[in-house]
Amino acid sequence: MDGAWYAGWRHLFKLDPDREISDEALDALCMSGTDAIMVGGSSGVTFDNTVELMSRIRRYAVDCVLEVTSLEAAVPGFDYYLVPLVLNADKPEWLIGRQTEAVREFGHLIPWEITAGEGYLILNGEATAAKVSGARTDITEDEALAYVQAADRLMRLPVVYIEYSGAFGDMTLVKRAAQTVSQARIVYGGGIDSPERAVQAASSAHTVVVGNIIYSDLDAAVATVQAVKETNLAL
Ligand code: 1GP
Repeated sequence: MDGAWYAGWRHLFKLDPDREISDEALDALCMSGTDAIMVGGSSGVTFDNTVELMSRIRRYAVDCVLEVTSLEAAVPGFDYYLVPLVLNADKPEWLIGRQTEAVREFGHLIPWEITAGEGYLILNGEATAAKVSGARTDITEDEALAYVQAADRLMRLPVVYIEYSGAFGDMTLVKRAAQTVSQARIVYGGGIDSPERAVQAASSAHTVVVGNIIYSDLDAAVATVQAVKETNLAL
């Protein structure tokens, strides 16, 4: 992963195109020192609301990455693209079906050099992404780590995203995942709503993602940037 475009990322904000954000709030996020703004959501994401959000973020120098979850919302013009493959989905379409369909239809348009696959392990059953993909979230730690190893060593995916969206996850598991990978980057997201939680996550995962708190406590969200930047990964 050395030298790859995602290799240096420690902190990301994730913005949902289906949610309102003011110009002032967007300014605070884009100027915060975060490594990139990720655009993505589990429902209500359209071409129009994705273009609109991208063009607003584009006024800033910060990198902007689209997490592509639907063909309709695959908008050109982002710096980078991450394509989730839901490792623990019980519907195969979310593991590789929809992605294959996208490649069949639009492969000639995909900017491969700025596109990477992202093994997604969804561990909060209440998360919308878990419901949409039918993710098996009632798994043991050993099973979760086996998914991580399969993604890292068998599938050679460059990024494995441990997703607890809406809840703060098991940092022991996240740390063990980061210890076990041979080349993938472990991205953690879910329930980071304070600098303290940001520090815990940043000491366990290569990259941390801050989402929901942006919309309810902007100051706390912005404070996570410095907290992460001052934290070393402690594996
Ligand atoms: C969501 O992992 C991200 O996809 C961030 O989670 O919204 O709970 O911060 P939160």
